[in-house]
Amino acid sequence: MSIAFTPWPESFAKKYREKGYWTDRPLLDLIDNAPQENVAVICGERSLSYQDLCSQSRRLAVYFQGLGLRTGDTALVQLPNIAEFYVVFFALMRLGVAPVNALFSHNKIELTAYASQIEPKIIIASDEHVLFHDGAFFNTLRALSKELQHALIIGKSEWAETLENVLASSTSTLLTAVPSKADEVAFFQLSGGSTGTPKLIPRTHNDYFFSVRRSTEICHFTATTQYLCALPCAHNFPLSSPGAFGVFHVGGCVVMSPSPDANTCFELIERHQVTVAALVPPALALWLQAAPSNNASLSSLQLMQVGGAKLSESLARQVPEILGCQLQQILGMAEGLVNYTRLDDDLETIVTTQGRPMCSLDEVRIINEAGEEASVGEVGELATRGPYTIRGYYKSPEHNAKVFDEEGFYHSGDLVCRNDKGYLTVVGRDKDQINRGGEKIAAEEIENLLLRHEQIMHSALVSMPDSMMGEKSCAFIVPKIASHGMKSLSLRKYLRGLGVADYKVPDRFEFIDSLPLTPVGKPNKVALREVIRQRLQLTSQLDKTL
Ligand code: J2J
Repeated sequence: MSIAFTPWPESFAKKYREKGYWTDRPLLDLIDNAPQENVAVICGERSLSYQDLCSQSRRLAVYFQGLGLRTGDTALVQLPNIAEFYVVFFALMRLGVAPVNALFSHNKIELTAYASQIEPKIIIASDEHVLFHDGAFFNTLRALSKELQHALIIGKSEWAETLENVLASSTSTLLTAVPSKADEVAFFQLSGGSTGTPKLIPRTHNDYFFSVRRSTEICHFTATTQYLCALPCAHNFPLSSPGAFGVFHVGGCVVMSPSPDANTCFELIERHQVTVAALVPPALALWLQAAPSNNASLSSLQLMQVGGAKLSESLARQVPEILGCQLQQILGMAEGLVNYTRLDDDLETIVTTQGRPMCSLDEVRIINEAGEEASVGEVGELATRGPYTIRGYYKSPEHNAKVFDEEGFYHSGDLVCRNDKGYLTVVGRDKDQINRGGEKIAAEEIENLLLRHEQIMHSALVSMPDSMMGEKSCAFIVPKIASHGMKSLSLRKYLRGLGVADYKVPDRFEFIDSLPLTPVGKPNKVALREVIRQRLQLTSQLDKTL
């Protein structure tokens, strides 16, 4: 059984194959075809060669096979930035089991939403996450999803099997399973989302492999690349742009960092002679602040990739001066399209644009307010289709009908303008999402959770400007009764109690009597953003005068 997804029309698939973009190879080739003696991953004091990665993932796959996992099954995986993330991923690839790789910051709400969509057979998680300290949450999920039978823990566990145990036990069983077909779903990426339930993005071997391969060419990755994985390893950026998979494709080395914290990363850069790092803008800002007073040498660093949220021109200009390396801007999305500034672009292009699509078969339309194609320099919504951009979210016909048009273009909700050379600059957003320094929050998801509170009549989540994060989130709350007694603190506690990821908890709450409405009766978020902007301005003026 294969996993259902919206395929590319045959004529497109043919074109992508003829052009050599789709090669009908499984993602497993990324490690199986790598130079086996090279170091693939450095994680703390451990180094794993490609041979280690292959043999460990093979042993684990044999174990999965013994559990009865088969092609077309799914797995829910949640791991921090550790080498085992890749061992697990490729073990699942050997059997054709498609994982959702949740972020480590995700909590009950997110994991439950993913599990109910994919109905996984197995959960693979870390003992570092509080949800997996005992079997209670696993049992809750099992009650919801009848397919779920197994749990594997990376680390110590009293209630589930551990990876350590699996790798230590001897086995003579042969692996008979094979990967899923290259034009079928290999795994699911996570959508930043703008709807109540987080959407899943089915990625095939063919499309993902192409995006990884092409990215390594653009970014000049080679076997000598030492890549710092400091962003959450499951995110599309550090996984595929070119990310860890790009490194594996060329036989280079991934250095895992537990977080993007400047001092931790600087030490790793010096110790492992890191050549490339990838960051979101707020983390970059902290690196730029910390670098002048840090003693570690960053001289090995050649390329700093920045994406996920808008990078200001002023920060961009500081990268070569302060970090002594080249900057590359990336506008990417887990749905597919990735734009890069090129390494030989002039400085102005690199600091003022977010790059251009990675290949000639990426079709980009910028649609202005009148619904027509925008001219050069005119702002419009970015819509795209191409060899690695999905044609539909997983099991979401209603939402798909809204964001994919009849010609298969994905409407991203990003407002961009294009210059005469085809480079895109992001100027805003036309989707109900907050981009909190690269972490995406779907407003509707949080509004729905707030509405479950017995004292809340209406809620609206909007972005507010923040000098560090670019944007933070502000929840406007209309209480049911005037003497409600709700406080920001109690609402934060309430949301955390429901088990939502921390980064989604609103940074600020504003209590109001009624929400301003648009002519069609929806909450007027433009007006609400203006209200909070003015209140923040007032506070900062007061701060200055005091
Ligand atoms: C402004 N907004 C940006 C940028 C993404 C590489 C890099 C990033 C992602 C990613 C990715 C932006 N300036 N430079 O998947 O492979 C916003 C846009 C976009 C959304 C996608 C990759 N780079 N964005 O960020 O799926 O709004 O992917 O549509 O998390 O982030 O978010 P996500």
